Amino acid sequence: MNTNLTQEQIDKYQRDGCIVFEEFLTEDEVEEMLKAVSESVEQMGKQKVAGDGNAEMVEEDSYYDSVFLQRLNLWKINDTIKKYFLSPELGEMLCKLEGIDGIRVWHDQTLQKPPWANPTAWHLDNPYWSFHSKNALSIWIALDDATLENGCLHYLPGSHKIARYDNVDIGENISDLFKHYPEFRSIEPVVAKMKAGMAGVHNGLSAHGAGPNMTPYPRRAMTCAYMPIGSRFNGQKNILSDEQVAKLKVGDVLDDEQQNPLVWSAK
Ligand SMILES: O=C(O)CCC(=O)C(=O)O
Ligand SMILES: [Fe+2]
Repeated sequence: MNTNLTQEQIDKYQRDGCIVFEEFLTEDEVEEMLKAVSESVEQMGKQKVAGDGNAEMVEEDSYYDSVFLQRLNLWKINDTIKKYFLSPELGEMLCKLEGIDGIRVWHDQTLQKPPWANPTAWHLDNPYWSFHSKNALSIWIALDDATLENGCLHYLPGSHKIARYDNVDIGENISDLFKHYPEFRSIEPVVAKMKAGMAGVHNGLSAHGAGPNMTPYPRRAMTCAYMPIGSRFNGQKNILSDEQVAKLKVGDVLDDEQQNPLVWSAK
């Protein structure tokens, strides 16, 4: 895993709210991650969130579950996934990109567009989560080549600077987000085509989406969302279980090591 950064990359990320790293995982690391992801997905069956957490199950034939196969918090059941996403080197890299002094895992997720999958409607990530922050971010690692044909990501550069916490579901109307943000309509998207092993990082308020998979092959990715240290519960359940939510008050700092492990901190 190559976590080196140049000042130019930091400046670009802070300006655009998105960046693609051309050499992130080696071929061997992609193999290792693919094996770990496949084993975890198999182990989870129709359960969406591993370990303690929201008990949601996959709904066969729903529109959403035909956008991608989605399984979350694999780090809780797989040591290889844990090794990568809880690695302090990665945490430090992400903190440098955001200019923050510490970071915790929010949730990881594998997002796999099966053959002929629906597009991923334009959306923002952070408004779904149980804390609000302008410095939350996600890393999206391509485990297959992500192409225009199979549904690579597209980002709207600079959208993170004007986004609020209004959002849409990832529904059937790919452009619903633009009803809330007419100012996004004229932004030229960045097309994030990636070879397997490349990675994109996007801010939690950056608008992004993906096309359909128009091929008979899967488009698999492994991603992880991160929360700046000190972030506070905003009352939204998201991936938390009812028991976890019952123990929280709006305004509590989210610092449960079993749920949101500290990955890196400057102190
Ligand atoms: O993989 C996709 O199609 C969507 C990815 C996404 O929304 C994310 O990583 O936040
Ligand atoms: Fe997203």
